[in-house]
Amino acid sequence: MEVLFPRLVKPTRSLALRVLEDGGIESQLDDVALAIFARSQIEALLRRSVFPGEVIGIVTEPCIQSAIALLAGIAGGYVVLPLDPKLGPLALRHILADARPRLIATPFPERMDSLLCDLHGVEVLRIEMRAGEGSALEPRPLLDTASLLLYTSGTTSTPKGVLHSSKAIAACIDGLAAVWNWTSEVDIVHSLPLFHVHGLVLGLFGAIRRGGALHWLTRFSPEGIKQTIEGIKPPRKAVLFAVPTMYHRLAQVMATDPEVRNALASTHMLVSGSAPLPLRDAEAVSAQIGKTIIERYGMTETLITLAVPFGVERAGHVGWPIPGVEVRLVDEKRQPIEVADGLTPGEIAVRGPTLFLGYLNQSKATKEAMDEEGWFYTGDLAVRAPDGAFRIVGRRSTDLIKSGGYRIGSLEVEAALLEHPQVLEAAVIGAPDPDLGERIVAFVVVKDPINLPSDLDQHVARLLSPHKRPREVHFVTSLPRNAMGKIQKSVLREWMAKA
Ligand code: MCA
Ligand code: AMP
Repeated sequence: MEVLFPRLVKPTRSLALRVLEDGGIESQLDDVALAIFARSQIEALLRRSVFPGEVIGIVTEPCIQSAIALLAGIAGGYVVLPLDPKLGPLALRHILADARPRLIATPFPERMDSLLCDLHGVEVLRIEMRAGEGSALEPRPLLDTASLLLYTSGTTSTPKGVLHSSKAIAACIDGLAAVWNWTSEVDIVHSLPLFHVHGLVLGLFGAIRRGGALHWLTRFSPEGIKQTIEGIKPPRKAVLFAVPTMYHRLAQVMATDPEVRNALASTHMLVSGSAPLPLRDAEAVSAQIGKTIIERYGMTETLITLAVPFGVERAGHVGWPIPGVEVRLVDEKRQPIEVADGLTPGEIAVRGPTLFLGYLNQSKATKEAMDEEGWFYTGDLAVRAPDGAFRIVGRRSTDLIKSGGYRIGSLEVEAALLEHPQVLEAAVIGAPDPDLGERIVAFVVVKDPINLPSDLDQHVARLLSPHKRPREVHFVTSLPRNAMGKIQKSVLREWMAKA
């Protein structure tokens, strides 16, 4: 029987998880200890009569307990709903109402908004690290039913729940393993949150499935990345997974800090994803350490589908389809574009075992995104080189912003701004940013222009999550509208370009 995490069923005493928390707290677990704690977590759920197949929320606090609970939930057959620990009430209310988790597990129940949980009748369970009744997990076969529920922004004012099976997770990790030669000698280093695909599916589930360790630095800093990499000694091979913003910051620090430079140079592989890696940052890193950053492309709905293989130099490209996955470009009528000239753009369509099962409670949106032949339309625009390598060139919807690697819907931020008592109208766009890729810029009409509110960023951070806050707010007397009354965001973009 094929299971998702073989080492938790037959633990062998190899290092599985090293977590470097803020404030210097470091914890390490081998796979025996990890299996023991994961098992006790599953037993705690069963004692509360929460059974496999039910949705459980897990607050992904930056600490080892949350990582254990995420692994236990998936391995125990639950539908795991990872929750950003900084979710504000507007976002949390929507997710609880839509996903209806049976229970929320968190290391810090005291931080949960109990009023909100009461409102939705959700029980809260403290994640504790204690020994269970056995030292290994019961084997559970890979299934094509729901096992992971991730919320991601779309072009509506509320995020959608994306359902994935354990089979899709395994297909993604194994496909990447084939092109990267990702063996049990590889240790993953990352400093990403555990409520999205990158940090969770690739970083945590990937490392545990492949048999090496995950070294998780819970708050990103170049110094922390240096120390984390230094903790990995040969014959172990360090592989860094990071978003472009992190490489941008590492490149800047490396220029004056030889220790950070040496640490990065000592890695086996550097991988970037979640957003476009600017060529200048890629070149700044490779010029300093003599190593090329490998890119791969994915999406919450498709998991990772394109990757540059290990050892292949392909600057500016996100590579080829991973084994088992089909990727093609289509025109506006969704007809395939056969030409591979590196010039003709088309929308990326994906088919294969890594695709999601559908959006929760949104059959219409699922049908719109996926056709009868099983192709999913990503909304990303790319060109294909004669050798088949894809290069991302843009995105269909300008209502989706990628900031620091996070996907943020402009309508969601506008809805939050409109909750502010001073705000009459709001329009949000993404503006090019050398550090974040795009930064969220808000244009706002207020009730009282004499007393301009100074707390709009905090207001959005509190209601949604800090990474969705506007980094720049412009107060205007009116928003540009067309004859139909629709806000003309292209005009706002022109203003920004000229400013
Ligand atoms: C600052 N803070 C505030 C405010 N200003 N809070 C409230 N109101 C304000 N006005 C706080 C924040 O809460 C946070 O608090 C601290 O300041 C720093 O936050 P911030 O400035 O936002 O951080 P940053 O330095 O800009 O973060 C950059 C980052 C981050 C580390 C690169 O963007 C990041 O982790 N990105 C990863 C995104 C990711 O994983 N994407 C994967 C999606 P405190 O001090 O408490 O923390 S999956 C995907 O895309 C697909 C599948 C794929 O292909 O991978
Ligand atoms: P998310 O839903 O947060 O997983 O974001 C998925 C989106 O991130 C994709 O639709 C792309 O727009 C973007 N993305 C992911 N990886 C890359 C990459 N390597 N280069 C450019 N864009 C990327």
